[in-house]
Amino acid sequence: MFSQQNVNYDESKVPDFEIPDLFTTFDGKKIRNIKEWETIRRIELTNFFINNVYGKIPENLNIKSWKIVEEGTGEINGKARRKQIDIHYENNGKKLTFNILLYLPNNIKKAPIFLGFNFYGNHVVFNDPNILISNAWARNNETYGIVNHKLSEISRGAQEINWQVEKIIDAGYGIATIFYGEVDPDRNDFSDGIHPLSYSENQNKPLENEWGAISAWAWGLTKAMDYLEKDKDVDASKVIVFGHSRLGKTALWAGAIDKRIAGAISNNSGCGGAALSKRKFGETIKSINTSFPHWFCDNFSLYNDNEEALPVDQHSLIALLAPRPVYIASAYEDKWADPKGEFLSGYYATPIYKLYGKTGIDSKEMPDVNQPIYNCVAYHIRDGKHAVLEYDWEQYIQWANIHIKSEKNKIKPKP
Ligand code: GTR
Repeated sequence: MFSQQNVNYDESKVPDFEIPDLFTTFDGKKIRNIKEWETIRRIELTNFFINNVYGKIPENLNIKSWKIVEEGTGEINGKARRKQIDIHYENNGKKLTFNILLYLPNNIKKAPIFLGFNFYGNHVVFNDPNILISNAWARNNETYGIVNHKLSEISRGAQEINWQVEKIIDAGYGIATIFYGEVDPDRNDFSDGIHPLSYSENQNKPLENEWGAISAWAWGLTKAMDYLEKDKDVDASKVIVFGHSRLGKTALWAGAIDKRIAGAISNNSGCGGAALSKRKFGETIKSINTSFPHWFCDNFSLYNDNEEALPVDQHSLIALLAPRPVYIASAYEDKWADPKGEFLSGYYATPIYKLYGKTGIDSKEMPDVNQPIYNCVAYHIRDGKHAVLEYDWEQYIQWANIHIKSEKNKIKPKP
């Protein structure tokens, strides 16, 4: 792990920096309207993130087949139904399968849903004996009974508190989750997960501008969208991607590249997620690339100790989601993720939301703890640590009720 000795947690030591202007192209042209934003600036910013931050996702990996492998109808005291769907991919003579666990409220015909990865297998999110246990590689963890990188029965329901499945169902939403290790095991090894299915001859790792793990996981969310569009029980125009920490970075990136996604929630996503890199507060680009060399594309390390040279910052990533609702959440004690940097990304992305007539973060002053702002760009800082808690889900549901559920605010995806 990267040494945390020289980490800056002192606001007075945040360097002066210029925030890259969203309305000025890399070659100095001024953006005047939505059309220019969408056809010029949004494209160059997306390409920058693709080639220099997260890495390019191959376009040729499409669903080979899918199958509902398990179903139940009278779940959670008859309030919900459950499906477990295997999605199969095949390329280069290699195969990959990931499983989507889906709970849907029984009282809604086509439900809006939250879609997100979990860290320890689908069976941790809810104490339901029918949830299948994945065979994919998992990080060893004593508390969760993960030995020799195998998930086990011990952790069934262990993260119920972090997932709030019943609360979500009661609020009229479905929830879909995937074990992130099935799409790409979280280790610095590009011989496993989805990457090898895309290699050209003699290739055994991605090129400098090709996908790291975050892009691979984001690919998984976009592929889950491919399935959800086929599922008649789901309102695929109201899928909100969700993720905590590294998976919060993933949710934002997936939302940026796939306009079918109706909204995105990043919970404590920090460096490479919502937090501004140029503040160099808490985790920095160098520390994240050192600790997790497989998350971003290799080109991102050009900005190690060199944040000044970045022609973008993470507010540009938030702006790529516009005009779709985005929720950025921080935790007070989670200084490593730089709560203020997460907040300011929302603030600096707001002018693009305003261009579309949407609401965002209007003041540079952070709100107090537990005082959520439910705008189209939403934000809260909760008291406590780096985690997803019941409080967080309560806010996400309230906000989704305003911006996703109601017909009036429905955002139609562009082709
Ligand atoms: C940390 C990492 C963060 C964050 C977190 C997580 O160790 O430095 O960027 O992503 O892991 O995903 O839990």
